[in-house]
Amino acid sequence: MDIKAVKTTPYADQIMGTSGLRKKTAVMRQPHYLENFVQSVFDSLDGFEGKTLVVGGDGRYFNKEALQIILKMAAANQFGKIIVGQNGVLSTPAASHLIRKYQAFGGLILSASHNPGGADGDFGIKFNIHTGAPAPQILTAAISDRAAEIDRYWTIEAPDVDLSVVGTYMLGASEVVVIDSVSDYVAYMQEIFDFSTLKKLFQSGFSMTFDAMNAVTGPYAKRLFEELLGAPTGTVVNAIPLPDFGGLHPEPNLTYAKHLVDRMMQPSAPDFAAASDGDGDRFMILGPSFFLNPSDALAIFADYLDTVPFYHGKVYGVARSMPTSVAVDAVARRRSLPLYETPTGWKFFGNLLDAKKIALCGEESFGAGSFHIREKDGLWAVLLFLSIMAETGKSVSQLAHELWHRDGRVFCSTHSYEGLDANDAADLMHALVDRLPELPGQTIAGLTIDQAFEFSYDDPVSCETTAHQGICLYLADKSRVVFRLSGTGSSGATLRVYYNRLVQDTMRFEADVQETLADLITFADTVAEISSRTGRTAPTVRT
Ligand code: VG1
Ligand code: CO
Repeated sequence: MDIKAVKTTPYADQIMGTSGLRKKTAVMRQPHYLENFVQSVFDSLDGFEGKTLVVGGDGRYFNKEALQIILKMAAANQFGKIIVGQNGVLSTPAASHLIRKYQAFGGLILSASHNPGGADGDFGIKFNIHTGAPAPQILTAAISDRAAEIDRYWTIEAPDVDLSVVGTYMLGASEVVVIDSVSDYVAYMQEIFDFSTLKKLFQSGFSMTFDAMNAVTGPYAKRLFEELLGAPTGTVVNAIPLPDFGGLHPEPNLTYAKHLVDRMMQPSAPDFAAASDGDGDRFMILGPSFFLNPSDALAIFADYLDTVPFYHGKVYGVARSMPTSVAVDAVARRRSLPLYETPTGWKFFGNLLDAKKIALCGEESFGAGSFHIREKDGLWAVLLFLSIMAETGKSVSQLAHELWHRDGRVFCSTHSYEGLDANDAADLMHALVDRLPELPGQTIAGLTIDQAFEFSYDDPVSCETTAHQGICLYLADKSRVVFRLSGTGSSGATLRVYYNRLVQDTMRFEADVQETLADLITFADTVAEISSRTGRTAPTVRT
């Protein structure tokens, strides 16, 4: 075998964000760029020689080429076995599951998730550890430090591996096992959920649309819903993964999946609709003329998780990211479940899941998951919701109303201002941080501030502290506004403003979300000077 060391020089920008390294595809395709990063990951790990690595991606542009580079580098770095999805495709949840199932050392997942793909779009890569969880903060910092000084990487001279055919191949001294991308994941879903009950739901005439957004979940959803659960052909739409997602922005929300939302507002809408994102870890759920806010979905999951036998006696606790609405908090209180509040990003849930402090976790950004894997899981969330519907006989809207009547309705919305000038966005945040000490007690735009602070997280398992995770303003009426900058973009900056207001008056439950939050929105603009500092009078995305 011909292992060679290739000399290289560092790139200054290989810093991992909320979920791995995300860059413009053209940046990732620069000479040695991907190689530098991958070698920095390997150099930051110990004792993987002879062990198993899982690799796969969401099928976006550059996925195939990147995989061949990674396979050769993994072989040169002496991984014993490399498990790779057929054609290089694995959803993020499927990759997390494979790492756990085959007791791999870890995995490299190629995805920029909800960011658009294509030659002019984004590409991403992240490393998950042996538990299947995204690399924790301490490791991502080590990887970025290593990338800042890297001077060589290892690869081998070998022909490309044929990833189109399932089978075992040798690459140098390493075994490359090309597996069916879908089978293991689907088999696991059959262990978790009662497929015979779900099948009966579809036999009873229940209708559904699942929109795979031309991204990775298409083949998984076809197998699950159409082949195994007997939903009619055509239930899964936009089902063929395309390198550029067919021009769709693979982020399921009210803006980028508007076509699906509009469909559900028609009289001919099916009983249920769902969508996922580029790499299959997000979910969006809709009923006829009804959008289920992901924070409410998390609360419903917390209420009903123990109706699924897989979770009997194991609902240890729940966690939500800080900006996620407090709807789930009320369920946790009612059910005497411990509740944890973490920073944004799935990597913060891993320790809580491993330590059995929680069974369920979620984020306002259409993410939910459980201890079954260590990533958020879009199709799992859809199957869980379907199981709850089958168990209760209730519709999406009925389940949401039941929640509101029990605990009050938490009106919540996330406003994202995308493509801002990075300096403007940073200045806005700094100015707000500087004013934090003076804000409590002040009345701005008619609302009185009760507390103002930056969120900081003390991990109860690792005892690490992660500071500067968003600015929280609590108002006298207990409403909340949170400001943070996105960590998944590839250029410029995205400001996210998160709104929360608990309404107990049942007469107001049907009110418009944005109208109910209108005074908070004006307040946020005034206190953070959003329009004057960014030139934007409205957000790019409202969810
Ligand atoms: C966003 C979401 C966050 C999510 C992350 C990764 O991060 O807000 O909740 O965990 O994307 O999701 P940010 O830093 O842009 O706000 V995914 O589906 O892109 O892996
Ligand atoms: Co994703």
